[in-house]
Amino acid sequence: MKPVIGVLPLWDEKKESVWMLPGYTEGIDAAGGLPIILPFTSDVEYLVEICRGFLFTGGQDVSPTLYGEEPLEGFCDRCEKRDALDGVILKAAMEADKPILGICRGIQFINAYLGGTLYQDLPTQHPSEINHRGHAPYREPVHDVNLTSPLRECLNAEVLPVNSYHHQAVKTVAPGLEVMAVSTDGIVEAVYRPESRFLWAVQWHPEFSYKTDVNSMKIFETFIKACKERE
Ligand SMILES: [Mn+2]
Repeated sequence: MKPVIGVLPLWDEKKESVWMLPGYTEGIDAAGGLPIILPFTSDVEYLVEICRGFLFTGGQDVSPTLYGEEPLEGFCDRCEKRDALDGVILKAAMEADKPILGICRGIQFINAYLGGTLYQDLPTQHPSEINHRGHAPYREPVHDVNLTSPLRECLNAEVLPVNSYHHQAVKTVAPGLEVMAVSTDGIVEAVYRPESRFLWAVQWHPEFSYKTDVNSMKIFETFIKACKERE
């Protein structure tokens, strides 16, 4: 049976509606998982029980209060609903040692929740030659990252061209997380948690590129494989 994967929902503030980019659920489906979009609820115990893994999706900025900072004037687009649901699901999923994959906001939220900090706005706080905000088409690579274990072995590559669609990023890495990809301008772009059975997070967007890029597909496949290994 395909492993059921809980996908953290996106929230449209203007429409006050749940929404979803198709790549997240279709990438899971293509890798052999059965995605379900989770509801906004604080009663997550049963959801965590029935899901074999969790995908922490992209979205609004993580509230800087989570890492003890005031919002940088004019650059902060927070979503309290996302912060609340991501927090209760992450806590329960980690306690149950369910596999976790974080993408974009996912890596940022996981890092902040576990005690790290973020750049609130890269162009302001870490100006560089690289435009991490990227441009359409978002499946195309924007910059390189240098890989270390275990992502280096997973993809069998030292350097990986990745797409990029973010204005925030990991600043200080949370206790318990280890870096496994760094951009050529020094931004942490992937982390994992050795204590967990599988907790990986990337700053780039495999959900935009899994159809055309084997390495993006491989990240989904590695996550789903970890979910299947669980009884
Ligand atoms: Mn980037």
